[in-house]
Amino acid sequence: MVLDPYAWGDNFESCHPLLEQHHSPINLDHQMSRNQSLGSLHLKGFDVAQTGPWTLENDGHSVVLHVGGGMSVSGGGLPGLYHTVQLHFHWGSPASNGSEHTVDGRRYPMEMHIVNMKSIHPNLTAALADPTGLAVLGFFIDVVYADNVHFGHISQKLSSVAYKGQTIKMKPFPLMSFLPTHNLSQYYRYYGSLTTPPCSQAVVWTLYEVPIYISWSQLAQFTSQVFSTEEDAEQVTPLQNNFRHVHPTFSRIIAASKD
Ligand code: BO1
Ligand code: ZN
Repeated sequence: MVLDPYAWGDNFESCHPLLEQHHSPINLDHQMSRNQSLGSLHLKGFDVAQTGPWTLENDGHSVVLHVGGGMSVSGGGLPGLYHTVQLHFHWGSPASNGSEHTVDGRRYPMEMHIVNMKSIHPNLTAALADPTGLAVLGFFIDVVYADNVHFGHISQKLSSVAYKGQTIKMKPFPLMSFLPTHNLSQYYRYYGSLTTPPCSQAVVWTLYEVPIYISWSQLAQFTSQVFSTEEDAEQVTPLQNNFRHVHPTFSRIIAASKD
């Protein structure tokens, strides 16, 4: 995959942002109308340490935590039950923010995506052919002075997957431990796409309003310790700005849950 999102369409037909298509990410408007019928999602198994091991991987485009079985999401207007497959991150550079979605035009330092696949589908190919085959939970990540101890489970391990293709086994921990502790009932909802190739329009997006807070140094571990190149590459290239540009909403309805 080429790193320049504007060039993806050259190789992946569905990454061409054509008129009236439903691509992601988008800008979210904090002032939008609220839909009282969108309740909290049920995050099953997020509050306990699953049986692992989990695998942390540098795939050259992000750092991905493959979480195996045991967790699922449902409710909150999602059309069915979705099994949690992996989570990964999008970030900027030491000088610029790198979330994919923006809120009122503002970009957050980072964004985490928890990727879930509709349980009726036997494989990813089937899920990508369904407009709601995947449910991705997006969390903005903002920066404060204090370390986020639980987030440290991941950020401390980044140097072990510094290069593309590297993986390490990880001891599972409760995912809830580093999600926001309050107001998980507040989120944005819309129908869109994968933000990387193949850019399939197969995703029910849930973007939580309350961010995860991490420290400057934890953020700096992403922008400085991860490379998009292999260990033996002639030139090492830091993995930075791995976010896609925002897309028009066209005729889509962007909903928000109750305040
Ligand atoms: S994202 O959440 O829209 N940034 C996103 C983008 C791409 C994928 C997932 C989420 N890709 C797919 C891979 C598959 C893999 C699946 C689940 O994620 O293309 O190979 O099986 O891990
Ligand atoms: Zn993502």
